[in-house]
Amino acid sequence: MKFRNPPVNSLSLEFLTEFVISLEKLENEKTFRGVILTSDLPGIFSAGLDLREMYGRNPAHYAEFWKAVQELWLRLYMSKLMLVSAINGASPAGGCLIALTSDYRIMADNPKYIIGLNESLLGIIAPFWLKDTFVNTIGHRAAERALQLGMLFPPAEALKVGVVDEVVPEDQIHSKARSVMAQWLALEQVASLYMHEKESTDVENVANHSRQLTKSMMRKATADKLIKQREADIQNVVSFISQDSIQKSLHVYLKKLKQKRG
Ligand code: CO8
Repeated sequence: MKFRNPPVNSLSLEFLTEFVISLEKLENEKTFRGVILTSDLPGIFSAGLDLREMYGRNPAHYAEFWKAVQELWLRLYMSKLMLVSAINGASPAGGCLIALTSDYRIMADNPKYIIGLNESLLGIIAPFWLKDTFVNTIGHRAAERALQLGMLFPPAEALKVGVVDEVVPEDQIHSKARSVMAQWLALEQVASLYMHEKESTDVENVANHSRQLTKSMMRKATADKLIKQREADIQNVVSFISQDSIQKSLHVYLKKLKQKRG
């Protein structure tokens, strides 16, 4: 799946909605067992949430937008598909969220690319379920430090702290993603070797099912925490971002982004 929402693959309401629909189609298609998530835009994986959806709009809009953000995270985090992120560009905040939900993350070795949860630099706070995903991936101490400081890591540091699993030369990122996918899905073929030919399809299904159940066992408690308080999470975020001081911070940040272009 190649993201294409120029200029920076920001996660607008429309993009989030299309993303969820595309993912659902793949989930429902029995022949698909895995998806590689990557970008079609040079140098950008995703700039994260579209800040224009969180600035200068009304509470009903913020609520609709946040529900779509939750939905994308839930679908990705609990996907029965094997997800590989091929991070071929900058991946702050919501871009990092997408990567963190994957089963495996590969980043292109380009020091200009960064990944991390930089919310605190914008004067906002990562939601608890994104914090939990981060903790599940890199551990409590590293997550706490990175979140408080809003750290954005270049590839070598991202690898060191565990935000990504592997860093490869930029021109090899897609072939690497395909080979990792093949390796993970080979579990099913390995299982089938132990059976007679006519039974092998059943065993592949069983092995795939067992991988999915294992993934679900590892992630369900984190997802359930949000599912149990989805509406409260929406209300929290809506009242938080509706505050004048937060709107002001977002305004300043957006202005800075524009000024950067001169
Ligand atoms: N949302 C909306 N517009 C954006 C965003 C964004 N996230 N990022 C960039 N843009 C816009 C810029 O304003 C600019 O607009 P224009 O063309 O009108 O001037 C255009 O996209 C191109 O941007 P750049 O010139 O900066 O492009 P570069 O290629 O130089 O840099 C980067 C790309 C590195 C991605 C850079 O744009 C950047 O750092 N963007 C901001 C990324 C960011 O901080 N994202 C955080 C979003 S918040 C989030 O995802 C989780 C929030 C959790 C919410 C909690 C609520 C309580």
